[in-house]
Amino acid sequence: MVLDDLGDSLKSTLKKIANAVHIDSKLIKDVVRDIQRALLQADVNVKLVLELSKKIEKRALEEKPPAGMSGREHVIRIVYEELVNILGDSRELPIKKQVIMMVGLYGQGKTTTCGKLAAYFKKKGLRPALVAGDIHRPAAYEQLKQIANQVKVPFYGDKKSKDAVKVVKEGLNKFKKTSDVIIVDTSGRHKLEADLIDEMKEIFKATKPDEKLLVMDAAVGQQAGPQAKAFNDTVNITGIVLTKLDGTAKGGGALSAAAEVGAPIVFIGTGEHATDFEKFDPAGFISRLLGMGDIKALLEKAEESLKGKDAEKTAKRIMSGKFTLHDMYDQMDMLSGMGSLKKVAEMLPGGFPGKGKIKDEDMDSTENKLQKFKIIMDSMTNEEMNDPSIIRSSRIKRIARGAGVENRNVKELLKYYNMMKRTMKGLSGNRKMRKNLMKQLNFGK
Ligand SMILES: Nc1nc2c(ncn2[C@@H]2O[C@H](COP(=O)(O)OP(=O)(O)O)[C@@H](O)[C@H]2O)c(=O)[nH]1
Ligand SMILES: [Mg+2]
Repeated sequence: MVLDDLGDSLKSTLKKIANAVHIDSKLIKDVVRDIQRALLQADVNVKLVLELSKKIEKRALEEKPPAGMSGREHVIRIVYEELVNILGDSRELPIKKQVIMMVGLYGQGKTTTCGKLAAYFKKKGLRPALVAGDIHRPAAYEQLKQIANQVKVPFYGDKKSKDAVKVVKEGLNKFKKTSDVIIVDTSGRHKLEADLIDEMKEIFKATKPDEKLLVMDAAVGQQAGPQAKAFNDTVNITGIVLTKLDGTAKGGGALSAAAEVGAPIVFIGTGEHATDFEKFDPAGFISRLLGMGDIKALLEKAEESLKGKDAEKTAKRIMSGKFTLHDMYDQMDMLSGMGSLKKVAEMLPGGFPGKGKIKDEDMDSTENKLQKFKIIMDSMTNEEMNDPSIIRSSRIKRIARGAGVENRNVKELLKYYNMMKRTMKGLSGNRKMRKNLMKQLNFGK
């Protein structure tokens, strides 16, 4: 789906490495040429392609593989790392009160993305609102209003006004007290014209937005770079949203533009609906693009199933005494089958916290509860998942709102987490218990 062609050619290049008898300079040169061709075909900027391929070649020829890593694995890792590097750092929009200004040319997906962002923040428990700053086309007002209705968030606009700055100011005033995340849509043109830049500057001055998001169609091609740069010069872009990644086999132009501006890609759009929206993580994106999972499996001839390995990793981390909500989430996924859930429950001193020894009829309600816990965790931020101790009353309220549950459910989850954490800590100190648990879960069989 996303950048299919590029993914396919890069994957076959990596397979070439994985299947090579010798890793020598001829193979490396071959591989670098393949990568160049693949990237250029996907519209990645020529200069960027040359820089990247030079780096890959130099590192692959000069660096020795670290202990325990084969030459093949090492070269694949270098290709992967350098591709992740051009996408820049990963960044997550903060879950807090803020004003977000959307910019971009006409038809790139700004208005649609306003709705997607509103739905995203709503799910995180904040109260978003949409402001129609695109006053040039009457249809733009209707479109945003309709989107606001769809995702059920308040909307402000003035169909008759000819003054975008005034409308935006009125919108901010209206939502100042009742909303947390005010998302301001702006108008685009077919190309960057002086009056558009002026209007953008005025809105920028009037709103003092915390975030300035550039919305860019992934199919935009080579002209994406100069375009993004012009927007960045005007409002200082804090993040990029790449849209229509569902529809394009290319997308390299937009990726180059992101590299050129140096602003992180924060979200990608993969369809027309409010839910067709994903947080962007460069490492995850490139792994998927390269099919790193397949490549890894190819490299390690070992026949362990991926799920088993994930489970083992999670178990090891848990045993090490570190236990975050991410671990608990993974663990719940791992244990979704009743059988294994029961096994673990029986291993825990006293069964599940708050209950006596687990009975069969209790298992159903436990499964339901875990399901609810997962929904609650989906409304948390990464930061909260990593360090649940920061979750105090205002955050609890926000999370509950996002998950559509009561505050007490969130508190219950935190209580459960704390008990699990204590239990895990106890387990990690008890070697016999640890061995037993590993055996019960059938790891490393
Ligand atoms: N397939 C697909 N279409 C999208 C996506 N984002 C926006 N669109 C469509 O692109 C068109 C232009 O979007 P719009 O939000 O009006 O662009 P704007 O002019 O920048 O506000 C609309 O038909 C949207 O439905 C996306 O991620 N995938
Ligand atoms: Mg629009």
